[in-house]
Amino acid sequence: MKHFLWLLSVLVLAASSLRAQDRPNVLLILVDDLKPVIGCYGDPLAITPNIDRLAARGVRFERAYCNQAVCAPSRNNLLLGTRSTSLGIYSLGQNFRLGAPDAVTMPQYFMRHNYRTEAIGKVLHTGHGNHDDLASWSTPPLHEKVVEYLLPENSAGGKLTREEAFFTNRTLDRIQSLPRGSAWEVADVEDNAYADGRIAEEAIRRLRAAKRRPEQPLFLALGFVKPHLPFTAPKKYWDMHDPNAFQLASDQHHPEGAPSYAGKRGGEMVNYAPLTLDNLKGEEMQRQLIHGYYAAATFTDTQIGKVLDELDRLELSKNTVIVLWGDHGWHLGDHGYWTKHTNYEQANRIPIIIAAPGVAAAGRATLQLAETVDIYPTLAELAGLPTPDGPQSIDGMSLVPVLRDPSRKIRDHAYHCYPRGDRLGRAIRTEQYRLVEWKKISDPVESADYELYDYINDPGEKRNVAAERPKVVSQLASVLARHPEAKRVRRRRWAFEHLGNRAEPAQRACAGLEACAVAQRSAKGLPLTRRANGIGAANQTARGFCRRPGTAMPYFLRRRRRAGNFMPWAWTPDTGSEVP
Ligand SMILES: [Ca+2]
Repeated sequence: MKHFLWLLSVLVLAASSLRAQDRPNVLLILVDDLKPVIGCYGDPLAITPNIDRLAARGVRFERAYCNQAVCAPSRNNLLLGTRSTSLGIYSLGQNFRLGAPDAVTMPQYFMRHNYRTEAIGKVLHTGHGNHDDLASWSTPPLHEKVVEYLLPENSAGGKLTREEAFFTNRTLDRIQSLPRGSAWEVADVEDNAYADGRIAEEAIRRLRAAKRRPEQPLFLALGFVKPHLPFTAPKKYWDMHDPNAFQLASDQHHPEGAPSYAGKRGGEMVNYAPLTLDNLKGEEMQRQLIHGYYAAATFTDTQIGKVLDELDRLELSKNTVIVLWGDHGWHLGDHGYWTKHTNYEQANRIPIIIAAPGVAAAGRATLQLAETVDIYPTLAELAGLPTPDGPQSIDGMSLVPVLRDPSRKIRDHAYHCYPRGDRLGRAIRTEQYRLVEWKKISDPVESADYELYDYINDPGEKRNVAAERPKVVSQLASVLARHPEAKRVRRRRWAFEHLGNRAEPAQRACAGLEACAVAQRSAKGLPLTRRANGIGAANQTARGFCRRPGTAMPYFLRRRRRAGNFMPWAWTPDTGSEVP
């Protein structure tokens, strides 16, 4: 009997390891701030031959949308399969575990099913007081620089610049006193002089290592950092594009009849030199920025090509599912806006390409609406894993039926949101319309302002027609009402939930810190509306608190101090002012 049981257990183990061996590798390619400025999406000026050849192997989603048009929340949406409105986290500085402490992230889920999970570059958002998630990765994630200058003249003589400080969690208490770095850099250097070149080289090393480890499938997340600002790409990529070929945005006005707060001015863009609200209106400046965006996209595309080549050379392509995803879109001057942070089309439409050997129809495009949160259940199904069930809310649906048949319909709208001031704009995008409902969370719908755009008759969303089309508004509002009301996680509760059984000392610390931070700002007569200043006050107060003799420093502060990040928590006033 003993021998029989032993034999049985050996057979079960052999069977399960065989299953693991048979599972496909997953290569998840995240590209920071990449809108569909891509050849295969029909942009004649884009030079992206490598993404184009990836699309030729898989299905390209023409109507894909992020769930919130800013880095950290969008990456939360991807890795949790959870919309921001289910998580209650809407800003860069709040870690997703503050909203869902026990969440099982997509890589965590794959790890539980015997995958080795690795992250290189910008996968989860770090910076702005936020940090990575060690529980998600089999080996510590390898971070890279998002903001990086090689020529000292672009960083005030080689100084720490504002955005560089944000992305590295350094001197967050005095961001505004730092110099602005340049919005672009044209240096005649090799690819690996910048982060994306190094990310590709490291990915190649990891793929070679995976080839030597056939008993364990790999989940590799590659976070390329361009075309995020600053547009720092080697000169040869700038030279591939003719700046005079670019068309400036034909309509540079806020949509007619839209609430004034729904648009944007300045923000992230003017944190870079030499940009100002005034010179951003100039034709030469706009042309330079568009040129930079396209050059940076070509640079990243070339790095993606190196990884795809290695995958082919190692003969891993036939058993690797590849997803290419942009974390949100980008306003390139349309509506007079730049960067992201809105509920409009250009900030929310993203590229999603999925190549799944033996499943996805090769080289096809689909008009099926898709969302970022769909990728988690899609990849789980493609890997033959059980449907993920949380404990966080899994808001996405598997796109596998669409991969098999790109004409399949599985949903009639995509959903996204963006906060502005004390309001949250929740939006649905159907084939024809976008409805945005703006109100305070938990307020009655009667208090909402609506925006309605008809993309068949007004593809540039120039006019809000909500007032003229009450029946359409009412019909789409009833669709929106089927989604649960948005969550808002209170700051103190974040700390309690996040810290679990350490809540008791942390509770006292946070309550004290928060009160002190607010009092400190008030005493100085400073407004509590700038996030960076809020962080500064909280940070300084934390330092003071922990220097107090006899005060036990809470565990999370000690841990962060050791890590060189002394942020007690991400202190975000509820003003919803744009975070860069
Ligand atoms: Ca981004």
